Amino acid sequence: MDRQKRIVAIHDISCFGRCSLTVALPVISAAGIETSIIPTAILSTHTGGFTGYTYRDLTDDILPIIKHWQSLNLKFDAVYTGFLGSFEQIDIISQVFDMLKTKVIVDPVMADHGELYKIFPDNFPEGMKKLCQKADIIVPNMTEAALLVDESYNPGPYNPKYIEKMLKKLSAFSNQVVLTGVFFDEEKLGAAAYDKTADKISYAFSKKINGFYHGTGDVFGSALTAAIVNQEPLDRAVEIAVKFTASSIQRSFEAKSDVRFGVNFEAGLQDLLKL
Ligand code: PXL
Repeated sequence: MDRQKRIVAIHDISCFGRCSLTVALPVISAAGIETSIIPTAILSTHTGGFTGYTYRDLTDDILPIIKHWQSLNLKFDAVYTGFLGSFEQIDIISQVFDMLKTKVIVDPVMADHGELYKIFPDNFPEGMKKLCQKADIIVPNMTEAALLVDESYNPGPYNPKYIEKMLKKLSAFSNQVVLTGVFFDEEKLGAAAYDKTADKISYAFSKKINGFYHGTGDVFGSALTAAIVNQEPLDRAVEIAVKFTASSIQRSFEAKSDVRFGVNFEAGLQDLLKL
């Protein structure tokens, strides 16, 4: 039997609200991958639609954790980063990439719906650009993509020409790019991918559901990471992640659940394994 894959997921812990590590850990583990974590911050809830949340910054803990792991000679098949707890963490995570010497998947979590998250300073996108430059794969949404390439946000619907131009611009950062929140009409929503080496663009779509559910970017990024580490080709990994995310959204829509509470991905974990 092949050696079990091992990755490290670096995101915050939002104690309630199904995003970041409370999504990455179960999703990637369910795909059979040993999932180590480094929490970047601990919040009582995520910041989307909640007020009064607690916030504990863990910036000072990141390098000591990695240094201890180095003393144990631990090796990882990939590192997957998302929401960072402070601007200073950008530099620290960049050092972590150098230390781990493994495949780097960066979800440049910082913005949505045309706006930078209020918790981040205006220069955060500049820092995130530097981190994306060290990635093998970046997974921005349309707002993050616009910030990375210094364009104004386009709310869509898009056309293939626009998306393909955006993918190619983003490939200045990393060899593989996965762009989420892509739609050409009101029927379907999905993701587009570009592999620069193969010069190959691919798309995956699913039925568009109205309503913005929190944490779907993390559900998508986690499923994508799991599929990539399990050696699926990029286009197939994107297809798997779109299917898993869309079915999680559909379930939550049918249950009429609060959009702030994240999506019911749990009921789809067995299907993810089959995919
Ligand atoms: O899902 C991205 C995310 C992760 N972590 C925290 C967030 C957000 C998005 O708002 O607030 C704390």
